[in-house]
Amino acid sequence: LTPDKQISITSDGIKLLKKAKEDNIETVWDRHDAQQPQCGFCEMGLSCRICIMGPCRIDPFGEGPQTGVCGADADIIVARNLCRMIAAGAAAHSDHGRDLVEVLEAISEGKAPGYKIRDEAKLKLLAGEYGVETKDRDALSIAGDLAHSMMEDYGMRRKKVNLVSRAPIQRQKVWEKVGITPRGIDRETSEMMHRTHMGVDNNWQSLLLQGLRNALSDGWGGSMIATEVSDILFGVPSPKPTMVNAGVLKEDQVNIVVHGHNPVVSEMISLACQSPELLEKAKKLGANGINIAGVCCTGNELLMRRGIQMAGNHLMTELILSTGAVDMMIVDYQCIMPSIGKVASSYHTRMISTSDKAKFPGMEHHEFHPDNAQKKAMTIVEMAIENFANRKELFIPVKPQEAVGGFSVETIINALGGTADPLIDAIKQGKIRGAVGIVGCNNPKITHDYGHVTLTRRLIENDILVVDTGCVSVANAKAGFKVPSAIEMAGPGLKEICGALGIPPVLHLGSCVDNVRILVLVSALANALGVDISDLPVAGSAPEWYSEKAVTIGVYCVASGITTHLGPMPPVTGSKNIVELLTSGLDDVVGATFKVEPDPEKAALLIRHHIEKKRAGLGLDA
Ligand code: SF4
Ligand code: WCC
Ligand code: FE2
Repeated sequence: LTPDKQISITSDGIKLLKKAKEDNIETVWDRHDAQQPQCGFCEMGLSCRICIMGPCRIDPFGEGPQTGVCGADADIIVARNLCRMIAAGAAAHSDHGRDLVEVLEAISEGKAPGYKIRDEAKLKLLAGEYGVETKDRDALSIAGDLAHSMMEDYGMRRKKVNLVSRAPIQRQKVWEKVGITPRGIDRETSEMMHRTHMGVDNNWQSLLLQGLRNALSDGWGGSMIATEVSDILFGVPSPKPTMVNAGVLKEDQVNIVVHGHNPVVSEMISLACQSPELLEKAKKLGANGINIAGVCCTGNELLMRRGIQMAGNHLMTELILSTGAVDMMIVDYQCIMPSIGKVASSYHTRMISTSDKAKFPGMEHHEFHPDNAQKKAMTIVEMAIENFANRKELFIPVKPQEAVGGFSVETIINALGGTADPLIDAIKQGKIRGAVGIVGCNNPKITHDYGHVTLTRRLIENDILVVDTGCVSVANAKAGFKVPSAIEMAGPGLKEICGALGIPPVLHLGSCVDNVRILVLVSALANALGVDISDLPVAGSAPEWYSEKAVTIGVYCVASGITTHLGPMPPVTGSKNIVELLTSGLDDVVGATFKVEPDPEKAALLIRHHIEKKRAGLGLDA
């Protein structure tokens, strides 16, 4: 690494990276450096290895080959590559949702000891939406029928995914007109993979339309099911105080860090951490308690519902181990770098993988299933306690930062006094200019957290309410945007409104699957104003995204009518046609587009401009 290249804007990140270097730990930044220069063909989306007549690449300068062996040109190759990213992202979120539906079913059959229906009201609400009879029926039989009905959303029994009906009617009509109403969750992903096989769909426009439909099957299907069933099983989030950054690890307690996405595992771990019997054992072995913290989205799930603290986001997942204070890290799936088992081997940390679908080098595998999760959680937390005695030197570099998280749509509406009207009035009066959802990852190509924090600061300064999810939410919490006093950093209008409600100007809406809470919120706003989502003064942004899941989220946001900014450029620049479509042509199709801008200062201007344009369109400042 060149010494002048700034790796992170966070003090725990910078200090822990220094420590990692002293300890001879190789990190994501070292490996990113070692990969330079990265392949220009791949960066532009111009390489194809879909079949074994290839691999092929298109010469972007027009001198070498302009088609692959099969005859596919740049447009087809770029479209197929992008569409396969969408399919992978949709598959990841939706498979996470599937695991929750299976737990719901197992509960109804009495085969999931330790799990229960925590929110019967939400169960009944969903049952109503799925046409499941609730009158005079006990929660368990409703749960069973709801699980089975959700399973049908995954398949091909339905003309459309059930929760699509939550979108404003205008939006549903757009989807019908364009022919992108998602039919089944697995169906759209499967069809996307089929259409991108050699010799199937070779029209870049129709490929991309299927990409939109596939992404919608995630946003209004698999991800929405993941969030809603998590609320049923673990409770609807409500605001709770918490702490964030590497300073949440405790010197005198057993530290367990959960990493991954699915609350099915982390919730059981958090319960086991409260077991009197295990606490007793921890004390006997010299620890003052059992401290659980999260990284990435499974941490966000716990933070939202239990106020459990977050030790860091994606680019902190290796560094956090360099504290030497993590007695155990427990992972499920997604965004878990396969490097971390090796990092942990330099410390005393025990690494545990838990999912039959996700195994990693340097980890012990303890598979969790609905029927054994409660017992397994007790066993591995006990192992963590026993590992406390093996600690060597500790380096906990910072004091934790306070934050408030847990803003579900339900609690936002509650905080507003039962309806969205006060928010709408504030937007109408111009005290709040609009709202932006900032979502997604970190990426070693960008100074860690710089994109998130800079963009957020500029937006709230200009009276734009920010909601965030995923790894952004940790960056913004660390930056101090999530305490009520953070209104001092907001513009006068936003400060007045948030101050009156006692909420921070940046609201934590949850994990990456919880981006669907944003869809539900904008649908409520659109319905209250009698307009489509694409008419609202709102935008999405992923300033530091890296993952295929983020591509899918971006695409379902745009297909839902939310114009979305991306920091890093997706691999599409090899096709002028596709760049054109994504950045302007889609406006005529779905009323929203992508805007790509790596510099968050410039992105803030772009987004503000977009919001003012939408305000004008609604005649708000006339
Ligand atoms: Fe090459 Fe076509 Fe095969 Fe892709 S599908 S690897 S472009 S021959
Ligand atoms: Ni969601 Fe991105 Fe974090 Fe992973 S945890 S790194 S997809 S934002
Ligand atoms: Fe995530």
